[in-house]
Amino acid sequence: MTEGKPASAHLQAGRFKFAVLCAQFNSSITDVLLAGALDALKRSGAVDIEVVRVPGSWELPLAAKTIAERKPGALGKVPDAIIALGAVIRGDTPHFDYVAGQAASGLMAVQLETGIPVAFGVLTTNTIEQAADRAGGKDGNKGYDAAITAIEMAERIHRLRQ
Ligand code: INI
Repeated sequence: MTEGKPASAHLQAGRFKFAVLCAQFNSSITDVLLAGALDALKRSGAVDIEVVRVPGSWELPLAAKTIAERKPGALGKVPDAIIALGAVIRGDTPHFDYVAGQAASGLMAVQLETGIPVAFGVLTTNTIEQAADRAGGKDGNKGYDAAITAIEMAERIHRLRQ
């Protein structure tokens, strides 16, 4: 799915709450992912959208878990789906593998432990050019795609719980 295209007609996101978590590291990329995700949500009718920024992709799982485990009476709401956005770009050290791997496994753990779907919109690329291709460039906008997945999973999980 490309940024700018309308979301699928069947997606009716208006009845669901969403949290979009966005890592600030590599913000020239993640800001575009965030814009794509918000575009997809709004085109699909979502109105209840919380945006949370965290320093880097490493911080995404804890933020997602904290939001997913909010208790009744908390100021913030428990969302029906979370969209996690980040850009991990390979450097000359093994840092990439730690950050990318732990972000992925941490976010998977959050959705399995809490039952709240977490869409994985974290780019893991060798170069900034490859990341830019996937953040509004020739390969679309993975933030947009992650948001569409989150809407689909919010609907699907809601139905499966009944
Ligand atoms: N965070 C990212 O989101 N992308 C990266 O490419 C990255 N690199 O390469 O270092 C990165 N590091 C920061 C990390 O996410 C944490 O914020 C930091 O380690 C402090 O906990």
